[in-house]
Amino acid sequence: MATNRTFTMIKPDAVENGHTGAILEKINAAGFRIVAMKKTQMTKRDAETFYAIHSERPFFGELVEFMTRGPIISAILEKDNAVEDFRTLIGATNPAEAAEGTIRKMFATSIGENAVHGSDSDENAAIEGAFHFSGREMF
Ligand code: RTP
Ligand code: MG
Repeated sequence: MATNRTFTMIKPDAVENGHTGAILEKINAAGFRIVAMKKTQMTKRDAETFYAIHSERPFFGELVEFMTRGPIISAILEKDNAVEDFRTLIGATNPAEAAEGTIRKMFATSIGENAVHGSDSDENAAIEGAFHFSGREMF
């Protein structure tokens, strides 16, 4: 198990609903070290680029609208087995199917507005982290 990194966003729904602090506590308690973090708001172009892989999906327009409607917290996190362990911590995409105690079970409202993002591979974690942060913002 190599020490490695993942990328996350606390999405606009969770920020609006005041869950930022509670979500960061769960991330901290699960043993992730914060490499980079900021509050920001994605433009339409940012969201279309970030989620380009989903551009042909029927929910793409809704997803871009949602992700740009308010601020997010973006962060790079470090831990052994970071990508997989973070996906376990956040739970299934649809909160109705997410395990008890997961971030999405606790804080998500729907499959679209599901509180947090987590990278799905080491390769995407690096791409997504670099999309949001410069080298000077990583510690
Ligand atoms: P994420 O990328 O945000 O961590 O979520 P994920 O891997 O669990 O799910 P993914 O399939 O990558 O979908 C990306 C995001 O698109 C929205 N979505 N909406 N309305 C729908 O049926 C639907 N399906 C997906 C969610 O915000 C999902 O997290
Ligand atoms: Mg995904």
